[in-house]
Amino acid sequence: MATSEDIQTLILTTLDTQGAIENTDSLKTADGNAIPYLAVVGVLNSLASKEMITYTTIERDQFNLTQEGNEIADSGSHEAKVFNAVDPVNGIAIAELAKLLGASAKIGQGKAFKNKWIKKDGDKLVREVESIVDQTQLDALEIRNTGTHSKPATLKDLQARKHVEKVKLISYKVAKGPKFALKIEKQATDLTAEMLADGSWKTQTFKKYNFAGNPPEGGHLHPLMKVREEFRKIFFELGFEEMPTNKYVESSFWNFDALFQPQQHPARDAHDTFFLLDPATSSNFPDKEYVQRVKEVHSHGGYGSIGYGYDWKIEEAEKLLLRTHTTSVSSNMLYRLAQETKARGSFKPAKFFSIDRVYRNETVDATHLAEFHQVEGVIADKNLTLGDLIGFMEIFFEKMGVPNIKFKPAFNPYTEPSMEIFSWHPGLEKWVELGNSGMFRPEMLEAMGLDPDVRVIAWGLGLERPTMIKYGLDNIRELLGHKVDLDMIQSNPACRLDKKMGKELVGKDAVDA
Ligand code: FB9
Repeated sequence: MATSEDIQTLILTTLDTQGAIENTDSLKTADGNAIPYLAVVGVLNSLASKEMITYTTIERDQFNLTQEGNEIADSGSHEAKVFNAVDPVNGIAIAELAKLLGASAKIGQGKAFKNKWIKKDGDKLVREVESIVDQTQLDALEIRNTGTHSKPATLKDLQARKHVEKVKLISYKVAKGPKFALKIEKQATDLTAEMLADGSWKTQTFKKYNFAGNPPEGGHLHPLMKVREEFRKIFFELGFEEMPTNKYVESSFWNFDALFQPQQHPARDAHDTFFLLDPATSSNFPDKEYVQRVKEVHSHGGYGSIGYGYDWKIEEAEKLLLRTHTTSVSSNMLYRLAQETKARGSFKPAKFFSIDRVYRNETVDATHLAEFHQVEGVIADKNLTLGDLIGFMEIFFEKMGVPNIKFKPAFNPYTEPSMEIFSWHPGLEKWVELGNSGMFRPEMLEAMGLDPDVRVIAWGLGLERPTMIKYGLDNIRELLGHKVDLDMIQSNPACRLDKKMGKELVGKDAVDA
C-alpha cells in the first residue's frame, strides 16, 4: 500500500514532468496499482495548504453490475433462460420450468411474456418466436466493459431491476501551486526565540493555522436575551441602576400591599396569581412600624388619602406567590431608598430598572404565556410631574427606535395618574400598545417614609413583544417553549432595537400585540 509520502512524491514528480495531472486516476504506484482516492485527497489537501499545488475535484458516475447483473452477463438474462428452456415444439410445463430455473423462472417469464417471446397454452408455455436476442445480456456486458451504457434509459431500467448499481467516482485535476517545489519544505508551526535570535524567521515558512475544522459548538443567546441586552444598554446610557430581580418567589406584601393594592383586588386571587403551597407564607417583614403604616393606609387612609376602609389582614400579606410583576422589586427598592434617606438625613434621587420574569395565571394565547419578561423603569426625585414622565417616555422609546408615542389614561392600583403608551406603527397603520406607566401613589411612597415632595414616575413593558416584532415571529411559541426551532436560536441575528432588522414584523401579524 503506497504511503502518503510515496503519493506526495508521485504527484510532485508527475507535475514536474507533465506540468499538470488531468486526472489522478492515471496515477499508478510503483507496482502499477491505482491509488484509492481517499489516500490521494489527503495528500492533495496537505500540499494545497502549503500552496504547492491546486486541485479541482472530478466527479463521474460509474455503473457496476451487481452480482445478479454479472450472472446475466455471464450466462444470459432470466427471460432468455426461460425462452431457451421452452422446447420449440412441445413447449414446457410451467411447473417444470420452476424446477428447472429456480428464481429465474418467475422473473424471466414476466419479461419473456412482455417481449412476446412465449405465451401460455393451458398449463404450458410455448414459444412465439423462432429465436431471440438477449438484449439484457448484451446491455450487461456493455456496462461491464465500459462502466456505462450508451442509452441512459437502459441504465435506469437495469438499475431498477437491481442488475446495475451506480457509484460516484471521485478523482482530481491537479496543477502546480504558487509555492510548487519537488521537495516539501518543513514548515514551522511556532515562531521560536531561536528563530528571532538567528533571524531565520525571515526565510522560514510557517504552517498556516487550519481553521477549517467545524466551528466550535458554542452556546447561543436566545433572542429575548439579545433584546434584553439592548434594553439594559438603553437604561445604563440613561444612568439607571439595575434592581436585583433574582427572587421569583415574593410575599404578597411587597407584590401587592406595599403597592397599596387592596387585599380583595381581583388580581390577588388564584385566578390571576400563582400562590405557593409550601412554603405558603413568610413573615419576615422588614419593620413592624412600616407594616403597621401599610395596614393603616389600606384600612383608614392617610397622606391625604381616605384609604380603602377594609380590615387589612397580615395573614393575606404573608402569602407567598410567584411575583406577578417586577414592580414588587421596585416597591422593595423604594422602601430601601426611604430607609437610606432617613439614615442619611437627606434624599438622593434614584433611577432604577429591572428586566426579568414575572408570572400571571392568565389564559395563554398566541402572544401571551403564563410567564413573560417585564421591563420596568423607576425614577424617584423631588417634585417630578406627569410631564416628566411623558417627557422621559419620549426619550426612552426614541432610543428604542419607536418615535411619536401617544398616551391613553389608564388605571393601576399603585399609580395615579396612570397612562398606557401607544406608538403608531407605520407598517400596520395602527396604534400598537407599548406598555403602561404612572406616578406611584402617596399611599405607597409616604407609608414607606419618603417625604411628600418625593415623586416617583414608573413605566413598564414586555420583552416578548418587541422581540417577536424584531425577529419576525408572530406566535409566542416560536419564541418560547418546546416548539422553538433551535436553528432559529442558533442562527438569529444580533438585535438592533433602534434599527429595522431583516425579518422585522411589518403588516398585519405584528398587530395583535
Ligand atoms: O410590551 C408590550 N408591548 C410592546 C412593547 C414594545 C414593542 O416594541 C416594538 C419594537 C417596537 C412592541 C409592543 N406590552 C406590554 C403591551 C402589550 O403587549 C400587552 O398586551 C402585554 N403586556 C404585558 C402584560 O400582559 C399582561 C406587555 C406587558 C406589560 C404590561 C404592563 C406593564 C409591564 C409589562 C407595566 C407596568 C407598570 C405600570 C406602572 C408602573 C410600573 C409598571
